[in-house]
Amino acid sequence: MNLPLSGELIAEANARDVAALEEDYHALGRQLERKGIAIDAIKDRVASFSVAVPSWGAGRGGTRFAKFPIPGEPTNVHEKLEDCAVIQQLSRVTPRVSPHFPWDKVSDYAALREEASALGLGFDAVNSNTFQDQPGQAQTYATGSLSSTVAATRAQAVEHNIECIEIGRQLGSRDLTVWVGDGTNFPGQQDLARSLDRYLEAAAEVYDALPDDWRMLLEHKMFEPAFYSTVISDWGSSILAAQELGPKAKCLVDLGHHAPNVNIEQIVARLHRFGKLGGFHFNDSKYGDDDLDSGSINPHQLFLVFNELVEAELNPRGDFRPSYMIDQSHNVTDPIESMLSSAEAIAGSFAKALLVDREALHLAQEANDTMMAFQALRRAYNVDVAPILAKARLEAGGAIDTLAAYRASRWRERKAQERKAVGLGAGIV
Ligand code: PSV
Ligand code: MN
Repeated sequence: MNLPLSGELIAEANARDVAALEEDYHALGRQLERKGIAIDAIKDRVASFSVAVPSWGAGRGGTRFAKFPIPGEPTNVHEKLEDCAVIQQLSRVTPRVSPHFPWDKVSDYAALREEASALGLGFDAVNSNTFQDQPGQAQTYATGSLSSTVAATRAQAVEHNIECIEIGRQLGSRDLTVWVGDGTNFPGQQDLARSLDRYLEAAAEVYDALPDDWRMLLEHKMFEPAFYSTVISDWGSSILAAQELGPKAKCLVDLGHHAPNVNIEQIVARLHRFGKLGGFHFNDSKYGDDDLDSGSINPHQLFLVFNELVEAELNPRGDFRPSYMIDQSHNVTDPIESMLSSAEAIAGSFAKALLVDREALHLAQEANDTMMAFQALRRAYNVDVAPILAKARLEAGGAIDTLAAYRASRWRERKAQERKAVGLGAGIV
């Protein structure tokens, strides 16, 4: 193992907090016991929960107006893996990285897999990118990718996705996430029905290249970069496409990709009902696809989503193995800090969902006792689960207070000395 932070540093940071944690954990344990809940059982479930981090989230994000890099941020996949290893070492809830190609392209993927493994990491879903042109590429994606009117462009997009599967096999992934930005900016620009036909035909070629134990996760998004219509714009288009492609095609819900105020937890329940819930990209948003930190705007929605996921686990449909991933743009924070805080928000929502008295909830629902059904959720949501999360981390060798330990490590300052400097205030993403 080649872990980035020293075990002593984490132990030292924990020594300051351990007595208070034990006290808080026992106090919460007594409180939960009165409700018939064994705190250790919840803690053990939380300990087995994990969420992947996106390789691209390790660097500062940006908007189409500007990007403000910070000294010491990673500039290549190797440095990104190092930063993801820091997040995992402290949080113990993010053991896998989701790579994006061609952004994370290297010449030797077996070596990359070993490098990650020495850092205590594995790989999650591989993400293809047919929403940007790359230097030297034969066809432009200006007309779209899998749905382009240009056959050679569609073929290039198919080929890229198949290459991603091949890379993913070498990295140990089992999912290909496909998000296409294909769409239009003007009424009449493209035939809305035929563009979907072209997408389906090209996506089927990618689907056919999937190994037996792989899944193709279709990610929908309402708008951006297309602002009038998008080919796979919503969960309806996504599930229809997934149903047409076959059993290995599932839907991926990015929390930021819906119209404002859409009931995302209901979408989750619907997709699961038809065995098509494949995964999540966690983030939060206020206006549109803002890619804000998970749970920073609407933590209650995150809890309600996990409430549906816990219900789904109790009533599995088909091969239910949702892939959980963070997908955020860290424009004004240190990405490591954002992902530590987000991982905590996500695991915390899961813990709260586990605390829901399901029997009381279901009885109240059957009896049409609206207030008591709501209270069953409310009581769980109101519990401060921080001691459960911290205890699970401590037992797994992580940090009780992840942000304090991270700051004590002076990781970013140290990397600012070692890593290639990034320009100030430059770059449009
Ligand atoms: C698109 O907005 C998206 O959510 C997709 O998941 C992409 O892969 C990712 O963002 C890239 O930033
Ligand atoms: Mn996404």
